This record gives sequence, C-alpha cells and structure tokens, in this order.
Amino acid sequence: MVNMNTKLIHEVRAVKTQKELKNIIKAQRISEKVLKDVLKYLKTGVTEISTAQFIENSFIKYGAPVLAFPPIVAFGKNTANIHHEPNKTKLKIGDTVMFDFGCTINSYCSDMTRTYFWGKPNKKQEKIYLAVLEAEEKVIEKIKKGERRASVLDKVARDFLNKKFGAKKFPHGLGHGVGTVIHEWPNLKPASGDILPEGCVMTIEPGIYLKNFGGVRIEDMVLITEKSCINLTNVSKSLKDAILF
Ligand SMILES: [Mn+2]
Repeated sequence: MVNMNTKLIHEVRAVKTQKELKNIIKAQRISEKVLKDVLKYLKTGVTEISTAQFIENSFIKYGAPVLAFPPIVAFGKNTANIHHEPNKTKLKIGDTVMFDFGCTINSYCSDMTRTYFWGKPNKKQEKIYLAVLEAEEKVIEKIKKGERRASVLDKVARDFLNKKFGAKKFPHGLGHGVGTVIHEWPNLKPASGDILPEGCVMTIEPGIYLKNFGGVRIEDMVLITEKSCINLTNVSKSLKDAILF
C-alpha cells in the first residue's frame, strides 16, 4: 500500500505544468550560457578545479547560484570515471573534456553533459564520440516514434554500444526524470518497468568509459509529448563542434 502511494506521487510529480516547465527551461538556458563561457575560459594548463570554480561563479553571475549538483569537470583519462570530482589535473592538448552540470530556477533543475576535445581527437576518441552520439540520437528517434517503455529505450542505446565496445562500458542508466530533484521517476534502465508519461522531462545520457583512456557522455533533456518529444537542450553535439581547436 505504501509503495503504491509512493509510486503514484512520483507519477504525478513527473508530469510538469507549463510553469514548472518554464523553470526547467530557464535553468537549462542559463546552463547553456555558462557552457559557452567556460569553453572560452579553457586553455592549456588550466585545472579541473579552477574550471569548476569558474562554472560556479558563472551561475552566480547569471542569477542561478543554487546548482542542481556539484559540476563535473573531467580532463583526459579522468573522463572514464563517471563519478569524477574535479581535482588539480591540468588540461593538455589531445585531452577529452567532459562537463556535466545544471542549476535550479525556483527549485527546478536542469541537467546537461557535453564532451569536447582539446585539439584534434585521435581515431579512438572519435569512434567513441560518434557511437555515443548515434546511440543518443537512436533513442530520441525511438521516443519520437512513440516508444514509452523505459527498459526498451535503455536497450536501444545499450545494445548498440555493447555491440561496438563490449559489455560494461556503459555502467549507468540511460537517463532519469528531472524536476525539483535531479534524479526523479521515471528511470531509464535495463530492469525498469517504468512507462514515460506525457509531460515528463527526461535526460537521455548514454556514455562509454574506457579505463585509463577516457570516456564520452552526451546528455540532453527532453520533454515527452503525446506522440513525440521536444529536445530542451540547445547545444550542438556534432563532432565538428566538439573539437575546440
Ligand atoms: Mn543526468
């Protein structure tokens, strides 16, 4: 009985009103400004921690001081660690660069991950990037065609990536609901029985992580509509735009 009620509350919370949606989108637009600024801040030798501080200060500057979670900034091999905390690692030419951050507006969160290359990526970096991007786009296409089963959507990305890189290189769920908490119902993962309701906001965030090499994650937030979805993230994902110089 308790579980049933809990689920019901989560289901109700998942469906966003126009006002709630406005807050999420505003939080996302501010994150996009911060992303634009931090890309200009980057230079060879800068540390992850100073970059993370720059991100936090930028959110303050844009009037969104309450973050959805501590920003993830990872350079080089650190991008293979999904739980990486920014440290004194310095940016060097050839590094993969990963940003995962979001802020809150009136308590509503945003969430976005982008991966870049500081200089021309090698073949392996390029291969991972294009595969993760393709996995993400396959899922979004599937949602646009009406698929709402969480486990099926997770499988679309997971099967595609497992085939290319072997199992266990994508060690987290495909995505999650976003609202007043950063990870809320529904959950896109293999054993999930969740069905995405119209009006919920989901992250779609496949990734590939190769230990002692690096990783790529690409994360968008999408609004689930009756027959399709709307991508709320307005930042390029093309490989061309991911190469910073
Ligand atoms: Mn996320």
